[in-house]
Parts: sequence; structure tokens; C-alpha cells
Amino acid sequence: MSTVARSIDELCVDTIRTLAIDAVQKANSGHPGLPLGAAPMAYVLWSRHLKHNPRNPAWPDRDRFVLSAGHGCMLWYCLLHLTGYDLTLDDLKAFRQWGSRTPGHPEYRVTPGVEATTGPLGQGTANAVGMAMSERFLAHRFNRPGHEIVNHRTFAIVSDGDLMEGISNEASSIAGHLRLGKLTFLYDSNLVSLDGPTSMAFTEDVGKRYEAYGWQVLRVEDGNTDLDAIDSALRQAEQETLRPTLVIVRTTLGYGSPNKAGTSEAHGSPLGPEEVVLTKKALGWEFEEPFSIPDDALAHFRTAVDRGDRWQSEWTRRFDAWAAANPDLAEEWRQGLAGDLPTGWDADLPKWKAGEKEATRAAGGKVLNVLAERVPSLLGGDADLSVSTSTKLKKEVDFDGQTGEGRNIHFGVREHAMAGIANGMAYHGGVRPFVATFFCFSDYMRPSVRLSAVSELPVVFVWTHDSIGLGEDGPTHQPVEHMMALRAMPHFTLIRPADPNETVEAWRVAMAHREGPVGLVLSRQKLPVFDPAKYSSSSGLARGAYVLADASSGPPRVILIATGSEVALALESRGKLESEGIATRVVSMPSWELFERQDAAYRDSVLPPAVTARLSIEAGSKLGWKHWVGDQGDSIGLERFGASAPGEVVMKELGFSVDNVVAKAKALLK
Ligand SMILES: Cc1ncc(C[n+]2csc(CCOP(=O)(O)OP(=O)(O)O)c2C)c(N)n1
Ligand SMILES: [Mg+2]
Repeated sequence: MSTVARSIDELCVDTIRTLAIDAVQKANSGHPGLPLGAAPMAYVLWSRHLKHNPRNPAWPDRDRFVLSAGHGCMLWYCLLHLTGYDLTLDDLKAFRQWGSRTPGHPEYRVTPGVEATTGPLGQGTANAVGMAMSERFLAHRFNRPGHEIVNHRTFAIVSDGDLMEGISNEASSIAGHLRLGKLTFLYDSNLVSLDGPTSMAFTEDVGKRYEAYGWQVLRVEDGNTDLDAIDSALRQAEQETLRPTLVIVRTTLGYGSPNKAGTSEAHGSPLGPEEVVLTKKALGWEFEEPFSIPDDALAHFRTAVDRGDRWQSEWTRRFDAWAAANPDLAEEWRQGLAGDLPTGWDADLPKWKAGEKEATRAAGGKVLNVLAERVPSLLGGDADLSVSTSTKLKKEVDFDGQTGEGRNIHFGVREHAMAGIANGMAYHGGVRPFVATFFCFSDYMRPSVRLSAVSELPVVFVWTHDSIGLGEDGPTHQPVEHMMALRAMPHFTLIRPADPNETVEAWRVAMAHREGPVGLVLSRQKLPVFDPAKYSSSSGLARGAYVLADASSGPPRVILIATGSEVALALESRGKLESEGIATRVVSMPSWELFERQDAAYRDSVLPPAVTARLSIEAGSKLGWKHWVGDQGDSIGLERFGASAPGEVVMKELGFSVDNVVAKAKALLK
């Protein structure tokens, strides 16, 4: 078949296909199979349905698109180049090379138009759900009768692997529950995954499963060539307002490749130079030169630029009228999108007085409630634990996925999707997400927390029940290695405040921090408030570590470094040591990462190099503390799991007692 005989649509689809296999071949690395099979659905979506503006990828009311099967990213890059985003043919030719804008899996911030970092399968599904929820939330907040400035849809292309992953099950379940009618998944159902046919491991009826979740389920029998069927399914999806839609599109992995199509060989390696030629021939592609883009096809793709321009201009007109009628809202809109905090956002944060006792989870809840009144973009929830995490916004109703009203999201017991959805909310913009559960279950969220860090998203993770100090629930619920595991994660900031006033400062830092996720690690048990008359101000928390109580006379002989609930123990132990004539400094170190960002002079002022008798006290894994206590220091920590007993008993039995601290400190002076 010559290009003359085929329709412009077919030509465009094959342009995507051939460009993708050429780029993968040139890189000698990558995944050609998905673009070959999913090009038709992507083309129909992008040319006939997706409302976007290639010349302004940040236009706030654009439809959102996520390629959850990130291994197929060359599909996304081709769409971006062809429709006129700031991504050149040379960028495509630099696929997977050092410093290129076309990395091996899509990375947010690296490629204009890439809305989410994907690759770890399943994550994109939760991101898309978070985006769709954000759209509803913002529509409720900002649309006014006669003025609709938020009205967009969210689309994701998902693969077999995506739908096998647990996170997509969680995310799809809550999307159905919330009735996110403007969310559509196009399922690239090619019945092949990395190792072979999906019949090896994935044989359920996916459609029935999604129906049971409360989704509309549509089918396209021939996704390789039937563009009209894809088009009409997408239309039907747009007409459905009460349910999200799954379109199961039957495709062939590596479509067109005579020797590899339909097999896992087409999944993750270049086709090979000969097979590329054979594939182009089979597709009826008449251009021999790699990276050929027929003029007709390019012109057709590039109509997206004018369309996008018109959409945005039309929106801008509506937006200006709305902004003129609602100047205060317009300012809130501007702030929310920019990620700026309103003036005075932290003016009324609570303060605790000496003599009071409060769990830092309870203090955190009080701070959060004050913040929520001042920061209207704050939106979050918990995984069926708000009673325990204290993160419920008391003046707000529950989030409704249809109307977008409410700011308390009940994620249900779905920690992994909760974190992936929070990322999606951050990707979407205009929303400041927080999510909460027990610290031990940060493990259930970790793959999404990691992507939050990779993409440097401003998500606040609230983790309560922070240590063996939680007591009776026992070792299954008592975190041990979690703090260190998160400290090992680049771009992640972990803060474990020591008392209610440090908790205020921790939230202050978390809200102001926009360069990546922050974890707040809070206690279940009550902690004493440090007397501001006796000890340094909790504002020192912002620097990561600070001298809370210095040696009462002269330079310190020993430094006790503690975090969270162990700081009170350090203070008590200091009293004992000082009474025995040992000059003792207590350093509260709520955040390693914040401390590491300080200059050497400050760090040395807190931990003078001359003082080598240093003892760290933290109810968690000791691994890593040597960095701060040095070779001549020591650590009180855990090298075992906890135990089921009252919290104070577990603490004492496992070495968190004044006697043990004093003994260990004295041993350092021998
Ligand atoms: C969480 C996770 N596990 C494993 C992988 C490695 N991996 C990449 S693609 C893939 C499966 C591919 O099958 P499918 O999703 O059907 O994509 P297709 O081959 O059809 O393009 C696997 C296991 C991954 N990227 N993420
Ligand atoms: Mg597959």
C-alpha cells in the first residue's frame, strides 16, 4: 500500500510507529512493541479528543494525559514532537542518552508535556486518579454560575502490567467509588507482557473486575486498525458522567513486525535493523530514510497547535471575565497554581506551654487544622486511620468525587494508591496534598513515595505511631528500620519532631518546602512540652538540628543527640549527668536532611569536632548514626524488632532509659 492510497489518519498512525521504532533502533535500547500497538489509540485520543495546547504545556485547563506504561515512552515523545511541543527530532534521536530530554522512561520536568514520571508499572493509574480528583476539587472551588474555568478530563494509557499491579486495583477501586466520570483509561490489551503471553499469569476477566469497581467498560475489538471504533468509545466515555471508563482496546504488541509481533520479543529490545526494514515494508511505509516524517502527516499533526491556541484563547476570555467578577478568588487561583502560600498563612499556629503534655500526632492535627483554614489548596486524607493520625479537617466535609466538595479524603485501606494519588494531585497543580497513616505502613507506600522524591513533588506524608513507643500493638506495628530507609532516599526530607512546639515548626517547614516530599514522623504517645524559658526555641528545627540545652558550664564533655520522643529522655539524662559533674549538651536533631543543608560552620557549632564523646538516641535502626557520632561515639538504637507491651515498658526494656543513657555516656568518657 502506498501512502497515496491510505488515509491521512493511517499515515499519521504509521508515522508514530515508524518514528518510534527508528528512535529505539538508534538508541539500540528501548521498547518498540507498545508504540507499534498503541499508536492508533494514542493518535485518535490526541488528534480528536485531548484538549491541550502544545505551545503552552502548562495551560491549567488542559486535559491531562498519563502514559502509565512508561516503558512505551517513545510513543509519548513522538506525540509531543509531532503535535508541536518544544521537543525536536534531534531530541528523539537522542533517546536514552546522557543529558537528553528523552530519557528511558518519562520523567516529569525533563520533557515538556510529560505530565508524570512513570515506568514502575501501575503508578500512572494512581497519578491519573489523583489528577481527576484535583480537577473536581478545583472545579468546586473556583467555578461560579455563568463562569466555568475548570473543566477538563484525565486520560491514561495502561498496559497489562499496569493492571496486574496492586496499586492499579486500589486506585481503580477508589475511582469507581468516587464516581470520577471524567477519567478514562485506554487499556492496551495485547495479552503479552515482558516474559511471554499473559496467559501465564493473568487470566481474570478484567472488564468484569472494572464493572465491579463501578466503571463503564467498553471494548474495541481491533485496536490495530479500527480508528473509528476507538473514536466512538472515547465519545461514549465522554458522555458518561457518573462512572470512570475503561476502554479495553485489543491490540498486537509490535504490530507490523513480521517476525516479532504478538510475542514478548517485541516488548523490550530494538527490533534489529533488518526487522525494522521488514516492519516498515509490512506497514506499507514507502520512506527508506529513518526518521522520515511525511509532510502531510506533520501538517496534520501540527493542526494541534492552532487548536490548542484557540482552546486556550477561548478559555482565557472566560477566565478574564471570571477573574474580573471574582478578584479574590482569582488571587487564590494564582497562588494555588504557583504553589505560593497566602500572606499570613502561618500567623495563628498554636503554641504549647511548659508543663503540658501532648502526643505529636495530636499536636500535628491541631496545626494542620489551623493551616487548612488559611491555605485553601490544602487537600488530603488518610487510609482509614484519621481517628489515629488526627489528620481530619474538623470544619470540612468528606471529599465528594462527583461535585468536588469537601477536603477530607477517605482513601480507605489503600496506602499505596493513596500515595500515588497524592503524587497525581501534585502533578496536576493547584492542590497541596497531604496523606496520613501509621509510620510502619510507609512500606506500603514506598514505591510511590520514591517517585514523589524522583519528581520532587511537594507532597506531605504524615506518619504517626512512630516507634516502639506506640506500645501494645507490638512488632508488626512498631517501625524500626523505616526512618533510616527514608533517610537513604534522595530528595526526601524526613522530620521527626520532639515535642508539640517542634511539631508546629515541622509543619511550617513542610508547607514552605516545595522542592520535594516531606515526611512528618509523629508519636502516638504523649510527650512533654520543653520549657521555652529553659531551653532553646523550637524554631531551631528549621536547621535540622540545634542545641536544645547546652552544658551548664564550660564546653560540653559529652553530646547527646536525639530525635523525636527520645529528646525528652536525653534532657532527663543530661540532668543526671550534670548532677554528677559531667558537662552535657543535648542536640535535638529532628531532620538529618535539613541539617545537612546547613553550612559547615553551623554544623560544627552544633556538633563541635573537638567533642568526640557523642551518643545518639533514637528508637530505630542504628545504621547510619556513625556519620554523626563518629568513630569514638556510640548509639542507642534498635537491632531487633519491638515487642507487645505498654510503650514505656518496651522503651525501657530495649534500652531507652535514663540509666542506660547515663551509663553509655559515661563509658564514652573512659
Ligand atoms: C513495578 C514494575 N515491575 C516490573 C517492571 C518491569 N517491566 C517493564 S514492562 C513489564 C511488563 C510488560 O508488559 P505490559 O505491561 O503488558 O507491556 P507491553 O509488553 O504490552 O508493552 C515489566 C515486568 C516495571 N517496569 N515495573
Ligand atoms: Mg501487554
